[in-house]
Amino acid sequence: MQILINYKMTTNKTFTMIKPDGVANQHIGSILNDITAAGFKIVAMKYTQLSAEMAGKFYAVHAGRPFYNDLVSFMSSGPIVAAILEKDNAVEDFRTLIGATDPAKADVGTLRNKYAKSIDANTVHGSDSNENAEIEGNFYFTAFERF
Ligand code: IDP
Ligand code: MG
Repeated sequence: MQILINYKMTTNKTFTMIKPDGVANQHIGSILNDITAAGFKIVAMKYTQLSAEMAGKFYAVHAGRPFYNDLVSFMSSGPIVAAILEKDNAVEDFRTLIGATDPAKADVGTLRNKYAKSIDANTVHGSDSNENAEIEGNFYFTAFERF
């Protein structure tokens, strides 16, 4: 008898936003190209704009941090692209692809290194855990909007 164990502490989905600076600076096409070239499949996507109230809810975990109010006003300042991405080890691999929170510290070739100008306008969001990927995907998309 053969027993095959596929033991992977991973999930295959993460959630991303192209933030208002990425959209305003005309980087949507380049960023989506980089994301798909890195092996991620887009399984849900929408072009939308957050109200301040919704941005506050999305980033509720940061309420009370000194940058919270600026973050909420920036994230509601213009349109964004929200998407669910699929790939083996999606959360960790996507965090590697986007680079450090501060673009000045992001590795060369990462999305924040290539497209972002500052820590508060850092162009791309990526979920930091499988649990948050699920919560954040559900924040934007219904079951009928995923493929
Ligand atoms: P992450 O986006 O790399 O996961 P978080 O610590 O979760 O970073 O912070 C969420 C967002 O809040 C960041 O992407 C950035 O836009 C903003 N932010 C984080 N730290 C600072 C800061 O020290 N100054 C200004 N904005 C910040
Ligand atoms: Mg984060």
